[in-house]
Amino acid sequence: MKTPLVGIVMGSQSDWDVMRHAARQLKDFGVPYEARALSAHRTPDLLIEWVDGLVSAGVKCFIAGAGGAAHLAGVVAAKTALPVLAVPIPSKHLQGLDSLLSMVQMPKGIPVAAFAIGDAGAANAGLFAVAMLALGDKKLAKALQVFRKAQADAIKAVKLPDLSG
Ligand code: RP5
Repeated sequence: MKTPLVGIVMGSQSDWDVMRHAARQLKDFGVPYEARALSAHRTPDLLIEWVDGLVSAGVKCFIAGAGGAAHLAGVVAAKTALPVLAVPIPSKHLQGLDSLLSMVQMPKGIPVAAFAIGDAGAANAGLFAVAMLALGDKKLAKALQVFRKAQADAIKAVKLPDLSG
């Protein structure tokens, strides 16, 4: 098992269906990660222990996903100056707008980078982590360029249907 470069944390097992999209991007690019369900309000001490452990192990950034009062990312950012990428999880009553606003409105001085609500945000957080790691890894930078080109090629190849009638 390789030393993780990214720590992925989520407030509940129910967040995995969204957060697996972050893990998928990292896995596809061969970036080792460790994923855990830990809660800022249910397991605060364990969360801090986990963050400290990964920081000591040499992790380069964290991705934190949570729904509702999404303080998880803020607590992680309170414990480390490493980049923290926050993914708002769609919530039951406010569809993740609450999660997004609480992440994006971090008080000045302890930033978290907030991504889109849901699957796209999780995937983009994974890709953003890859982009950060690629700054110091030429092989990863090349793989990211190949990935971007594939997306460009896909849109260039689109043939729109003719209007009938
Ligand atoms: C938050 O509350 C979690 O991040 C999750 O998005 C939400 C609901 O958690 P569960 O009730 O599904 O455990 O802490």
